[in-house]
Amino acid sequence: TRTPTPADRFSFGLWTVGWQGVDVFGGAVREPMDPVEAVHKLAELGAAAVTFHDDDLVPDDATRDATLARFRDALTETGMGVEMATTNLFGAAVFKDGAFTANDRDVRRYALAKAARNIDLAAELGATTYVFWGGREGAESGAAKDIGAALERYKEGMDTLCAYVKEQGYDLRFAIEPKPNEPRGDILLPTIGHALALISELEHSEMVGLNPEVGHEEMAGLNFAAGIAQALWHGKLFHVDLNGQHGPRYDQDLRFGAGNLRGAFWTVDTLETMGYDGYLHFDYKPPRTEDVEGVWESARACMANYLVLKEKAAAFRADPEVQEALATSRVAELSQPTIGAGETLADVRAESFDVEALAARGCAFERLDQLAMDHLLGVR
Ligand code: 3MF
Ligand code: MG
Ligand code: MG
Repeated sequence: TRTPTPADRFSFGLWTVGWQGVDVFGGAVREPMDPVEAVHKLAELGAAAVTFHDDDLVPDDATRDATLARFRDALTETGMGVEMATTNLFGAAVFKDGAFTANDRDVRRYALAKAARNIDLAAELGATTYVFWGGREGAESGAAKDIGAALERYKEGMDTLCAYVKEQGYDLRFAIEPKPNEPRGDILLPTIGHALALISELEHSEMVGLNPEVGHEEMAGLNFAAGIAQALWHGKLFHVDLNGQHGPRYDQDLRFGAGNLRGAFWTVDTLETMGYDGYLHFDYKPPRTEDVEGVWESARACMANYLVLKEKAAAFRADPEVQEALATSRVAELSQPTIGAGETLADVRAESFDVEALAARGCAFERLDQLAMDHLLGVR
């Protein structure tokens, strides 16, 4: 079961395996990858679907129809799907101060038109999720951006495009991807919590959820598994970007399982036990050190690491000693309402508590966590 199949619902962005290695300090180290090649190779490795930014797939109008025809053929030949699409609202110079929240109104209007055009293509190709990562929505300095006005414009952009999707009758939901910084000094909607709060203010909030990325939350020093658990509790985990990161530094986009491995274990455990049923989407960058063989090795490893961690998390949950340790730690007791049926706060206030005895009860979380670690280390 460590060999992925389409039933595992793994997907990859065309921009991941297709990353040529251009970074802030150096140019391309790999040839451009033909999306058709990416589809064939990812299908061979066991993925179910691909995702794309408009510019990854159809960078220019002159070749648009021919490119789409070849791409459609590749999907048909391989049985691969397009599960998600998104707009590149960050790469071109025009978006240097953002897209939906650029100070320049003409830029905002162009951004809306660009997004709407690719939403049409996404729907046509059968995508059910449309992602919004506001990479350039932000600032480097305080006076440059009126944050309140920017959030109004973010809302306007999302409300307008939601209304468009409804009008067209597309079977498409939106997912906002938070990120704290990079490429802007500070980005709007920096974390899962900020994005959830904006969503609750939207006109069609029911069709807008989240696409959290492991590395983005960890860049902010946050616990990804806990973040997606809250998103699931709100019914807002529409999609996920899986990758690896070593703590708060630049966005490393390592293959899934690299970086914070313990975090990856709890991420898989959370996705598998809290009812997430969407795609398992990898958004990573094969390091610049790799040739094309290394690219495919890293893509294979993303999926293999997920499947191994899924096995280990399931073994942890099924282990009788773990179940006993969970009971000792009263983990299930948290699901009991604090005030019982028929009781009121007055009943609680009338109770006498032996506070010293309560304070003396240990939680036994260390034993529980070490059992998880033993499973992860493969010594149980
Ligand atoms: C950047 C990202 C983006 C988003 C993508 C939407 C280039 O840090 O994570 O990838 O994921 O734009 O899915
Ligand atoms: Mg990233
Ligand atoms: Mg991402």
